[in-house]
Amino acid sequence: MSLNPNKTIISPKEKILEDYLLAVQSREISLLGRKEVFMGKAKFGIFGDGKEVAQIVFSKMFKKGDWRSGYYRDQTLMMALGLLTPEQFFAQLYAHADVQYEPSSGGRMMNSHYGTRSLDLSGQWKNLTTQINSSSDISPTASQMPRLLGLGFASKLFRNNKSLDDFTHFSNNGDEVAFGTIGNASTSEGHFFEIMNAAGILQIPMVLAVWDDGYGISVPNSLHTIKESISKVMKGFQREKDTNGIEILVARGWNYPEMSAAFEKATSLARENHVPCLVHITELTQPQGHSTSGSHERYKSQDRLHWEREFDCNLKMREWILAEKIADEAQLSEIEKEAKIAVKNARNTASANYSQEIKSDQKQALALIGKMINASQHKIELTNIYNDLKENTSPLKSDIVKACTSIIRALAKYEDVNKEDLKNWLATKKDKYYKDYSSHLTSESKDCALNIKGVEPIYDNEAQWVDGRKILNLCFDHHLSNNPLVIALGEDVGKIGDVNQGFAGMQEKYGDLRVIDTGIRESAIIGKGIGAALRGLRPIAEIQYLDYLLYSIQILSDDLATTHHRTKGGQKAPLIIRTRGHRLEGMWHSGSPMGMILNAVRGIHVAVPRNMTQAVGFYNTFLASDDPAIIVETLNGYRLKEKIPDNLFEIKTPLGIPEILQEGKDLTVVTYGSMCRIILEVAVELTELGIFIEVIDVQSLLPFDLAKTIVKSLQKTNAVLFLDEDVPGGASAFMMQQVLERDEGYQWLDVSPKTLTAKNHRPTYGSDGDYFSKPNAEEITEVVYKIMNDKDPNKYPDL
Ligand SMILES: Cc1ncc(C[n+]2csc(CCOP(=O)(O)OP(=O)(O)O)c2C)c(N)n1
Ligand SMILES: [Mg+2]
Repeated sequence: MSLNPNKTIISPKEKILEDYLLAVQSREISLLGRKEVFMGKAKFGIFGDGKEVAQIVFSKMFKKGDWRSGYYRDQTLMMALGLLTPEQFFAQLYAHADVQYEPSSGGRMMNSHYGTRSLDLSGQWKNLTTQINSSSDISPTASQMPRLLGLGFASKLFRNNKSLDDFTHFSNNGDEVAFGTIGNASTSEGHFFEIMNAAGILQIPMVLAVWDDGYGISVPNSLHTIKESISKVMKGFQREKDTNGIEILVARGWNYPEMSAAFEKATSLARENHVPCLVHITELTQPQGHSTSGSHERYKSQDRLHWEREFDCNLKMREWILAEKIADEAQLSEIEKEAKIAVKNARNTASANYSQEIKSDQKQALALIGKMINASQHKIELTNIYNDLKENTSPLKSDIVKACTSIIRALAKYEDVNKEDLKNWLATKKDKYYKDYSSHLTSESKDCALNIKGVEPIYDNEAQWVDGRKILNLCFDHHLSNNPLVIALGEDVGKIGDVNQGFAGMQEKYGDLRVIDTGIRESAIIGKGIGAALRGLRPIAEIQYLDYLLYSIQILSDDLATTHHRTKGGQKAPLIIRTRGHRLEGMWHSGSPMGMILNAVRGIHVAVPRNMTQAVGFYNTFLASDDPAIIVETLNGYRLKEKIPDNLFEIKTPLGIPEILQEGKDLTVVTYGSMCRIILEVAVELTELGIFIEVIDVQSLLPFDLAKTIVKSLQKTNAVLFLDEDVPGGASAFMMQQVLERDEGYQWLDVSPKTLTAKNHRPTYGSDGDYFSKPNAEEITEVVYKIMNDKDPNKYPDL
C-alpha cells in the first residue's frame, strides 16, 4: 500500500536531534561491544547496528501497559523505550549476575536478550499497566511469535470480558498493544505463519515489525522467501472489506517519515480496532555483520557492501537532518562526539560494577590463603597458586573457586584453623555462586506449588459414583465460577467441551471468552497460554492428546520452562497444560513419551494422576500456586466410575509426595498413571505365588518423590521394579536415577533393580497391538517372579 508521509506528525526539532543522539549512541554501543568481545572481556556479542532509526520510530508507538515480544536486534528499541541503559547493555555483555545491574536476566542470557521485570523481589505482580513491558527474549528464531499471540489475545479478553474489569493492575480495558519484532529470515519458520494466521482470525491488537536486512546470517532472501518479500508472500492474509485478516504495511528502514506513517497507522488500527498488523521494514543493513562469530565480507558482494554503506540508516538520518536544516554539520559532530564519550563512560562503569564483587571476593580469598602459606610444607605450590590468583586482573568467580579448591586439596593432610576458615568461606561463596546461575527454576514465592499442602479426599457414605469426566467437569465449573482469571482453550474445548467432555456445558455457562475453541495449532495454543499467563490470567491450555504435545514441545521447552529461570525471577507464566495420554489405541493415541517430556521441560511441574480425582487435586494445587505445570490425564479413565469426594473443591494433590497404593513386603513397584490399575490387578495374582508387592504411585514426576517414600519402602522390601509405559530408558531411567542415585536407594537392594517398560517402538493398534507393545499382566508377573527368584531361589524356584 502507498503511504503519505505528509500526514505524519514529525517530531519537533529537538526531539529529532535527541533521536539522532540515541541512534548514534546505539551504534557506538555496537562498535564498542564488538571490540569488548575481541579483547576477551565478553564471550559473544550480537548487536542492533543498521536498525537504529526504525526502532526509534517504532518506540514512539508504545504506551504504558503495552508489551513487546522481540528478538536480539532490539537494543535501540529497548533504549528508546527507557527499558535499557547503556550500562545495562554492557552489564549483560559481561554476564553480570546481579539483577540490579542486569535486570533482563541477571547475566543468564547471551547479550541482547531483553525483558522487563513483572514481579517484585518477593515474586508478586507489579502493576503492569504503569510500565512498558517486554516479555523475555529467547534465541530460537521465531519463538517470540507464539507468546506474542498470547500477549495480544489477553488484551482482547481484558477488553471484552467485563468480569475482568477489576484487574486494573493487569490491563486498562484491553487497550494494550502487543508489539513484536522478527528478522526477515526468521519469517521462514512455521511459527510465523501459524501465528499470523491465528492473529488474523482472532483480531487482536498486535503489531509485528519485520526487520528486513536481506539476510539470515549468510543466507539471502532469495533462499528464504518467495519473491524475496514477506509482505508479498502475506498478501492472502490481507484483510479486505468485511473480512478478518491482517493489515500489511511496508516502509523503508532508512526513511524516518515513511516509517512513522506506517507504524502510526498500524498502531492505531491495532489499539483502537484490535486489527493485527504486519509492518515490513525493508532496506535495512547490518554494518558489522551478524554477530561476533563471523564477518559478512565472506558472503556479501562488493555491490551489496557498497549499498549498505550508502544506505546506512544513521547516515541517511544525518543527511535528512541536514537537508531539512534541523541542525548543521557542527551540531551533528558535537552530538556524535557526545555519544562516543557517553558510551565509553557507560562501558567503564559497567565493567567496574561487574568486577566489584569478584574483586572483593578475590581479595578475601587471597587474605585467607595468605595466612596459610608459611605454615605449610607446600610453600612453593601454595605461593604459586596465591600469585596466580593475585596477578589475575580480571578474575572470574570460577578462578577463585579453582584456586581455593587447589589449596584445600594440597593441604589435605594438614590440620589448621586457617584451612577450616578457608573451607567455610569457600562453601558460603560456592553456595552463592551456584544460586547466581541456578535459582528460580520454579517459583520461589510464597505461592510456589511446593508450598501447597496436600488435602485428601473425604467421602461420605452416600458418595455418588460417576464417570471420571464428571469429576473433572465439576472441578472446572468451580474454578471458572470462582476465579474470573481462569480461562480454558484448546481444540474442541469450547462447543463440545473437549473430546472427553471435561468442559461439557462450560462454554454455554461462561461464554466463549472463557472456554475457547482454537484451530489445530499446538504452538499457538501454548503461546496463547504463555502470553495470557504473563499478563496475569490463569489459562488452562489443552493439547488434545499427549502424542501431539510434540508440536508444541519446542515452545514449552525453550520458552515456558525457562521463563522464570532465564529472568532470574523477573517474570512468571503460571500456565497449566492439560493433556491426556497413556493406554488407548494406536501409534498416535496411546503414547507415553514421558522421558522426552521430563528431559525437555525442567522448570515446569509434571503431574501424572492415575485417576480424575487425583487430577482434580492437581488442578486445585496448581491454580492455587504461581507455577506452570503439565497435567497428563489418563486417556482410558474418563468413563471409569469414581466416587465424588465430599470436599472435591478443597482436595489438593501435593507435589513430590508418592502414594502407597498397596503395602507389601517382598518388592517395591514404582509406577504412575494408567499402569497403576494394571499393577493393582497383577498384585492380587502375585499373592497366589506367595509374593506381596508394595505398589507406589509417584503422582508427580517433576518434582519426584521429595518425601523419599520409595527409599523407605526399599528399606523394607530390598527389591525394586520401575514399571512404565514409556520406551526403555525413558521415564523409568529417570525414576531409577532419582531413587537409586539421588536418594541412595541402591544400598538397600538385595537384588538388581529392574525396569519394565513398553517396547522400543510406538505402541501399535488394536488390542493385541496394545498387549504386545505395552507392559501386560503376564509380562509383569514374569518379571516380578524373576526378581524374587534372584532374591531367594529357594523360596521362589525356577518356574
Ligand atoms: C531455530 C533456530 N535456528 C537457527 C538459529 C541460528 N540463527 C541465529 S540468528 C539466525 C539468522 C536470523 O536471521 P534474521 O531472522 O533475518 O534476523 P537478523 O539476525 O538478520 O536480524 C540464525 C539462523 C536459531 N537461533 N534458531
Ligand atoms: Mg535478517
